[in-house]
Parts: sequence; structure tokens; C-alpha cells
Amino acid sequence: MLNIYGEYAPTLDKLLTQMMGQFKELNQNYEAQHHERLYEHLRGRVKSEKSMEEKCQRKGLPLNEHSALRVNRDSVGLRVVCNFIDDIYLCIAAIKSWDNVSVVKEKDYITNAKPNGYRSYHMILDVTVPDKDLDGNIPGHYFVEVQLRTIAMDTWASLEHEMKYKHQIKNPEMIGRELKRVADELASCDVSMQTIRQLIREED
Ligand code: 0O2
Repeated sequence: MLNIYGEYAPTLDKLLTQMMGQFKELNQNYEAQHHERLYEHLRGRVKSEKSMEEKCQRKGLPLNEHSALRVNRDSVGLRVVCNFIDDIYLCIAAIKSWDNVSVVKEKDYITNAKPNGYRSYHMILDVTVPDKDLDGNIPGHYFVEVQLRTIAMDTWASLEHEMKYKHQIKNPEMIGRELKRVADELASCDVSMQTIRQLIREED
């Protein structure tokens, strides 16, 4: 039985619940004010102890709580999926305004897509929770990874991930080129959809 999170495992579950709650409240408040949702849907998970152990092994890290919770910073992860690119940046601004959260790292793979076409906005947050952390602090500090994407970006990333890990690809260059082409087409659709929303708003 793997136990890489040790005594901190229950806190990770609580942290996920806390963060999911904060995001849901954000969406509810936004909808009450603007009559539309800030994000379309939200997913969250505590990385399984087995996946975390594999990740530590892959990186040559010792299998302990420090590697799982401090060196790796995605034991708790949330994915925020928005209808429009602009909404992603509104979400980011809201996250930055939260009192219990500070941003440790940001990667804007939307403005600067990865060479394979991957697009998403990644944030590593330092979040305060009522429980003890690895250094014995109460309230404790834990890392949370947040990925923000449009529906189109999310669709692409899910399919690319699925194909990459589940299939033995015979012609990776050609498949890579095709995936990149589709990613760019979807990115162009995201921009067009946002322009259409703007046009509709200007009519009101
Ligand atoms: P999983 O199973 O999704 O958790 P890290 O690898 O986390 O130590 P790094 O190198 O800073 O740190 O990672 P980055 O670039 O922020 O990306 C981390 C996560 O983004 C990945 O997690 C994926 O979920 C996602 N991601 C990044 N690049 C791609 C990509 O090209 N395609 C897809 N589909 N997803 C991507 P993990 O840990 O790989 O896996």
C-alpha cells in the first residue's frame, strides 16, 4: 500500500474541497452580477499516490512527503474550463485577489503556445489551510496547480494526452504536425468566437 502523502493525505482532500468551493462561489457571484458564467466547468483531483510515486521516480526523487508535496507542486490540481479566452484572464485576476492564495509561478501557454500546439494558462498557488503543513506551521501552506483553458484547448489537450500515452505512434513527426495544425485551427476558432461575442455585446 503506497503512502507517499503520509499523514497529510486528508489535508489534500480538504484543500481540494476548499478550492473547488472558492471557484464555485466565484462563478456564482459572477453569474449573479453578469448573467453569464465566468467558466463553463471545473474539474479537480488529488493526484493518486501511485501517480505521484511514478512522477517522483521519473524525476529521480526520493519517495517521501517532501518530494510529493514540496518538490512536486501538483498533488492538488484544478482545471478551469472557460468559454472564451477573455474569461480566462478574468479568472486569473480573481484568483490573484484571494486572501488565502499567493501565486508562486505562472506560465502563459496561451500567449506563448508550446511548440506542439498545447495551450493553457498554468498557475502554481501557495494556499493557506487550517491544517498543519510539512514544516509544522498552523495554518499550513500547500501548493495547488491550476490550469485554465478554453473548451477548445481542453478538447485538444485531452485527445493529445490520450493518443500520446495510450497508443504506439508509428509516424510521430506526421502526427505531431497534424496535431499542431489542429491546435492552431482551434486557437483561431477561439479568437473568432470571442469576436462574435464582442459583436453581440455591442448590439445590446
Ligand atoms: P498530469 O497527469 O496531467 O498531472 P511538472 O511536469 O508538473 O513538474 P512543468 O514542467 O513546469 O512541471 O510542467 P508544465 O509545463 O507546467 O505542465 C504540467 C502539466 O501541464 C502536465 O502535467 C499536463 O497536465 C499539462 N501539459 C503540459 N504540456 C502538455 C502537452 O503538451 N500536452 C498535454 N496534453 N498536456 C500538457 P503532468 O504532470 O505531465 O501530468
